[in-house]
Amino acid sequence: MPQSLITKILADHLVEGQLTPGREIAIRIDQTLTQDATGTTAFLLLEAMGIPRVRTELSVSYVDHNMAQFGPENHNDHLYLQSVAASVGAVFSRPGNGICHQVHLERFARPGRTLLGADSHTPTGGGMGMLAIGAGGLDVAVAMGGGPFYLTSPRIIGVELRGRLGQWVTAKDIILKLLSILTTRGNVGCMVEYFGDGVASLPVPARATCTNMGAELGVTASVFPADDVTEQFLRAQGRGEQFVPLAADDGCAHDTITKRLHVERDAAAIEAIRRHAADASLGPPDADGFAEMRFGPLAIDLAELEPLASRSPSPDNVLPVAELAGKKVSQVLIGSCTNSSYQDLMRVAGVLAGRTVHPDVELGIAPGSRQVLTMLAENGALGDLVRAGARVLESACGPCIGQGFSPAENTVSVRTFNRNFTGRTGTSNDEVYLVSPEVAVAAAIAGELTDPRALAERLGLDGSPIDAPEAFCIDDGMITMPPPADQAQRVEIVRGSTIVKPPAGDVLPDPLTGSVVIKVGDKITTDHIMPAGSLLKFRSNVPEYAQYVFNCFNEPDQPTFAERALAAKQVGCAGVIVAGDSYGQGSSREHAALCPMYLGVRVVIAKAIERIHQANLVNFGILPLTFVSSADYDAVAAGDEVTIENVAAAVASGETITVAIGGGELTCCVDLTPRQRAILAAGGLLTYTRNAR
Ligand code: MIC
Ligand code: SF4
Repeated sequence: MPQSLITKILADHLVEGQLTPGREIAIRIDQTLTQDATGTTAFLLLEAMGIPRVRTELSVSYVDHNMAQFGPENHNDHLYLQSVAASVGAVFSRPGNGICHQVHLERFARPGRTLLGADSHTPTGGGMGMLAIGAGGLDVAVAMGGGPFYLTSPRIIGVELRGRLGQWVTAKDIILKLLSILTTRGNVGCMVEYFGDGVASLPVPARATCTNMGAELGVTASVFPADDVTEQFLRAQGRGEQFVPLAADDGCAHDTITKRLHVERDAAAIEAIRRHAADASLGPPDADGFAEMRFGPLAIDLAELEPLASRSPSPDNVLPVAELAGKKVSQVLIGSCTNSSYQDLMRVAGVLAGRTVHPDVELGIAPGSRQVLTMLAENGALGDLVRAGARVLESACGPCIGQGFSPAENTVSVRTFNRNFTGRTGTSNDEVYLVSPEVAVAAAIAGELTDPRALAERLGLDGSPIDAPEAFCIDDGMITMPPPADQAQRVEIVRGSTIVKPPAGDVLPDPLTGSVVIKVGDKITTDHIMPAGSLLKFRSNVPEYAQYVFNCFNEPDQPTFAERALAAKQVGCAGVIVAGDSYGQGSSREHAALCPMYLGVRVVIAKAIERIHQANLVNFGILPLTFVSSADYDAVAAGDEVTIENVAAAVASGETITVAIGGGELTCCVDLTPRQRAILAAGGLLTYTRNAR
């Protein structure tokens, strides 16, 4: 039977299970990546598991997130990461070398390989034809130790790209379009596979923009074929010999997808699916207004796309830029792992050359890697950026993770990034638009959102495509290779006082008695649970970082979430979190499970929980449950007492569990794989892995 490309890569790496959608499988991991905000925990856990040496083909530890260095914490992390990488045999990409996903694409990503990364945007590597997946640090640590990665055998959403993009319309507009069709909800357990004649016109970094923001769709991975364009990119990176051609077999049928959508609230998505999918059909609505939508592969005609923007607070809130034209802009930021490639920044430099940034706009530009920055410096484009008044930042995540450049209150910030959750910028009442570099630079010049096609006409700008370089500037001087295994014992691991060993999980009490410490709504991201920004520096210190769990919901002069949860824990009362739909979407940060666990949280009950977060909860011994009906969510209140009998039996094999809550009783689903059940029974992945060794 003709196979999809994803099926082929999965089949090549399958070590357990069968490729039947929805079933648990385990795959061999060839490469891993970690970054400093997740990496310290991942490496501390690797040490705690007693794994002396990484056993993958390649494991790279990047430093790109915590670069502000106010206080000693960040540099302590860098020194720990550099020394532990040398000790366990991981490659170390030094601070200044660039954003993990951009550098990985340039220097390490390989078609047909698997990559597991402790960062939700790891799927960026899919632009190279590899199966790249984001996970919690503990799962990545297990993979570094040579263990397989467990996931649900995916349903594969085929996305056919037809034709060519018009001038000033980009890959960012493709993925924003897809976000408007599939939304950020209901895609758990799926992967996206791009195909069609439109693929050939997209350079590798443009493909990576699409696969990067697959994370916002909530899919496990997104993959492009590996073709001539891929080969040219690899050759230009001096890695031509790593190319292998990869594509789906002719005549391969991608899966039929089923999605539960609300007939009124999701009307726009239903309409968009109908317009773009083969065989779309909507079933009858249930009592809550939800209906099942079934559809085959999606098709996007590239020539029909126009410049798009996604308005905060959610990446799927997509509008045509033309409709927003005239909106005053105060800040423009260009960079992040989504849009900071050489071609992206050459386009920006080309527009800025000989012009000055609008007087009412501050423009920040963070090139994605040292390679990109060096090439801009060498060909003079950097001079164009600086002369135009851009504030050029180091090659790092920077403002994308709230490390500086928080916008003023009630202003508009236009960013080429991938997330626009409330508060992620460090300002809670701003308005953030996610756009392409083309739209961003147009706004920087015009001082307002403008369709770049209209601006180009007005100013006579040249919109012809920026050619992929024949040869990138290759200099791996900031990539440190580990010493050979026999010299590793001589490496001294540097542990500053802010590097604190993370706590391990615990077996669930049975019966479990507790209380609802917080009740939150839909689309709660891991940024809401565990804020980053200026608090990012506490990532290596769980007791300190835990003080800020759900900080955005803390009220002045009221006990914080951390205080309430700890007070309950001290009297033997388990903390329970109640949440709505898509709980834990966004970042892979396992601190969103680890810190609540430290505070005594043992159960999360939600309408739906996102994939990476659900895995993190299990890994740290927290029981994830889902409501059978949304009406049950409405019946629960913060402060309600909770009793759950027969926890161990439900964890072992139950499909449902009875939860006595606030004087009533409700049934919740226990949606766990056999392996997750075993992990929970052991009190978390750390103990489970230690026991298995
Ligand atoms: C993010 O974009 O939110 C991050 C920071 O890169 C995270 C990882 C983290 O929280 O450390 C992610 O996307 O996984
Ligand atoms: Fe860094 Fe932002 Fe990419 Fe996360 S999304 S890896 S913070 S650039």
